[in-house]
Amino acid sequence: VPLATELLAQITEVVGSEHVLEGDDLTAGFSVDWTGRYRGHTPAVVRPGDIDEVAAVLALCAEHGTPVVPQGGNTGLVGGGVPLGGEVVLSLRRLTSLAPVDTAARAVTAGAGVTIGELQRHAAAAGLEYAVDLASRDSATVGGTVATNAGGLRVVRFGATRAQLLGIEAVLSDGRVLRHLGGLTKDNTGYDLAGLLCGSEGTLAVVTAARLRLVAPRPQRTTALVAFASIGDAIDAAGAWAGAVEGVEAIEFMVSDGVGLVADRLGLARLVAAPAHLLVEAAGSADPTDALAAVVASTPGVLDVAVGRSAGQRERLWRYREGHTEAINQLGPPHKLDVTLPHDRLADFIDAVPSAVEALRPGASVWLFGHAGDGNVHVNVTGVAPDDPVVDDVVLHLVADLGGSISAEHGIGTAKRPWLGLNRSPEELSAFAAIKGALDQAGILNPNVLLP
Ligand code: 2HG
Ligand code: ZN
Repeated sequence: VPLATELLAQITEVVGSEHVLEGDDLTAGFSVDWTGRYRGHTPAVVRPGDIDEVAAVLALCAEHGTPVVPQGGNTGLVGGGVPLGGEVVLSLRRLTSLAPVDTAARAVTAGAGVTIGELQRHAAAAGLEYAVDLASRDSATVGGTVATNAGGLRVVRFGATRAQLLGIEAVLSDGRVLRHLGGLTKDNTGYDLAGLLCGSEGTLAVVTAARLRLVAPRPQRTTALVAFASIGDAIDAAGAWAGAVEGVEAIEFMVSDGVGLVADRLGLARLVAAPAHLLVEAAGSADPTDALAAVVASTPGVLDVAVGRSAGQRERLWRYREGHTEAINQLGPPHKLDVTLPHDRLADFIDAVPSAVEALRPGASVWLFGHAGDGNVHVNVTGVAPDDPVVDDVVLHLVADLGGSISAEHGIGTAKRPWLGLNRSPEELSAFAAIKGALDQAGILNPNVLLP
């Protein structure tokens, strides 16, 4: 649907013609998600340069009743940031302001368009660190990770994005600004709007900046890639290590098919053959290697251990884990089912998923990996049509039956919208609807996402 000429002219006046992109050649990269599973189209990608422009563009779209999809680095994996219904794309990538680090408060205020990698380097230059880290760090943005409450590789120690959030600046769909960036450690003054907007997936307001907590660096760091005799042994170890390894920052899980695929696709050396591997990393001000080695040595089912201490060695070990997303995508757009199970059901779930999927879709391949320390498995299924709902249905029902969550860290997006009722009661969903109506009064923000 072309935009009303008048609206387009008004938006262009606000942001300048070089920041309104039209036509497939220019908008294609904003209309398809990273996996290639979700393909939309847009009449225009609008790239405001500051919060006033964001507010003015939203107010204009609200006036015309024109739906808008906010977008950061477009690294989401649930189709939550692409214009599936022909919406205007509001790209926040130009909001790249980055205030000096407040070292006394251990915090920083960052614009929505700052990438996680830039934020990490900015914090490091001031002797601190941003605790959220994820493979898409050089594209994923502050705004996108706040809007989706992104998790990543260090949740077991530091929590997900919401746990880092000290304040927020966001624009409502009618152009009004919510700003609460003071970032006081103690600030008990009513509704936690930052916490509410975090994870709202662009349905309530457009995040333009965030005040984020930083953490002290842990200069001594050791990574171990541990091979196990069985998947059950690896899962048991992940549960035990979460409490037993001092300074543990990551406990990541892989199975033999996945590490084989990553090695082949990314040209890495083959690992020791084993049904499962855990990658565990610990860090602190003292060298964690001996303590980590002692815990690993007393763990049942360990077949082999590779240890990395230098940055280069550690990075080589991490490639096997971080490379999964990229290697799997080379097989064609996957179905991604990012789920959490209670720890004592995790092994049952991992055991049941492949046969449950293959019974319904014999040509499908199931890839299992994830953040075992958080009970979070990334079930990826390839060899299934992008719009085939059958696999999602069987896996998500299995998750709910075992007391798990259908989204651990990627969000609901458009991918899991039909199944939200598996985890949320009718009363909760009616509270969601009331909140949506109260904040997005124009009813134009991300209409194909989250809410059933
Ligand atoms: C990860 O843990 C990301 O690497 C992506 O959450 C997971 O590709 C996936 O399914
Ligand atoms: Zn993940």
